[in-house]
Amino acid sequence: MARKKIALIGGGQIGGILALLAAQKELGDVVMLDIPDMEGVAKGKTLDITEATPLLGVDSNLSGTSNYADVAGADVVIITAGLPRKPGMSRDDLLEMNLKIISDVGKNLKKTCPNAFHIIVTNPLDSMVYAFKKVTGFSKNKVAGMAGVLDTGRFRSFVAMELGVSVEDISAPVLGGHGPTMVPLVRLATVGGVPLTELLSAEKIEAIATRTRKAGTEIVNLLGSGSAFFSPAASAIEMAESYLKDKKRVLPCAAYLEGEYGINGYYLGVPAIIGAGGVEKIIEVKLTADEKAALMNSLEAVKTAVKETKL
Ligand code: A3D
Repeated sequence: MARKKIALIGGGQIGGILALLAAQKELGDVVMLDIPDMEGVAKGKTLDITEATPLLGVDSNLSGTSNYADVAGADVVIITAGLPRKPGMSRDDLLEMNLKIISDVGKNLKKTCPNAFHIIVTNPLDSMVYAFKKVTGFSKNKVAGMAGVLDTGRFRSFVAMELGVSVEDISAPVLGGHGPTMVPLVRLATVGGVPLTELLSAEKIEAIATRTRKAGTEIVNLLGSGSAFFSPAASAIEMAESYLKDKKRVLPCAAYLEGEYGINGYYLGVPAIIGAGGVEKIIEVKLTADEKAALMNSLEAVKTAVKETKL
C-alpha cells in the first residue's frame, strides 16, 4: 500500500509538532509548506525530524517547501498558516490578517489538493474554516475545523487533575464556537461511565468548565509570545488519523451545519463521526433549554465574526 501524503500548510509552532507526531505515528509522508521567506525553516524542521526517525524507529519521508506543486495530491491537509495571538488579544483580533492568508491558501489548495480532507486550525477558528470552505467550494464533508478536540482535551485534563484518575477514562463533550462562549456539556461528562455530576460538586465542575473556556488564554499569558502548540497539534492529528484509518471516531469539531441543531450555513463545534468520507455524520445531542440557549449565544459570536469576512 502506498504511503499516505500529509500536507502541513504553515511550518510554525504547531506545524513543527504536527510533523513530528505524523511521523511518529507513521501516518504517511509529510510535506511542510510555508511562505518563501520561511522555506528554510520548513526545510530545517523537517530535516531535523527526518534525522530523528531512525531513533524513533519510524519510516516517514519529510520535506519542506514553499511551492504548492510539492503538496499536490495530498490525502490530508492541515492548515495552521496565520498569526497566533499575543497576550491581550482575542482570537477575533486575528481575523483581518488571517482571512487574507486563508484565502490565499484556499486558492492554492483548490488547484492542488481538491480531494484531500482539510483540517483548519488557524484562528479565529469558526470564521476561518467558514472562509476556507467559501473560497475553495470544497464539500462540507472534506472541510472541518479543529477546536472541539482540543477544548474537550483541556476539560478532560482538568477533570483528571481534580480526581486523580486517568485522562483516558474521561469523556466530556464541548459544543459551540472556539472561544469564551464555548459550551462544555458537563451534564454528559463521564468518568469510566460514571456521571461527573456524581463525583464532583456543582461548584468544582463550574470552575473546571470556566478554566476550559479560558484555557487558551491561560497558555497565551504564560508563554508571553505565541499560543498553545503541543495540544492543538495532537488534536489535529487525532482528526487526521481517524480519517486516514477510517476509524469513525466521534470527535467534537467545527462542522458545517445544514439544519442540525436548528442551525443553517455556519461552522460550529458539534460531535461528528470522522472516517474515510471525512465528516461523515453529525451527532445531534438533545439539549436542555439552558444548553440550547448557551449554544445559540455561541452561534451569535460566530455569526459576528463570519459577517466580518464578507463572504
Ligand atoms: P506560528 O508559529 O506563527 O506559525 C504560523 C506559520 O504560518 C508561520 O510559520 C508563518 O510563516 C506561516 N504562514 C503565514 N502566512 C502563510 C501563508 N500564506 N502560507 C503558508 N504559511 C503561512 O503560529 P502557530 O503555529 O502557533 O499557530 C498557527 C495558527 O493556529 C494561529 O492562527 C493560531 O491562532 C491558531 N491556533 C488555533 C488553535 C485552535 O484550537 C483552533 C490553537 C492554537 C493556535
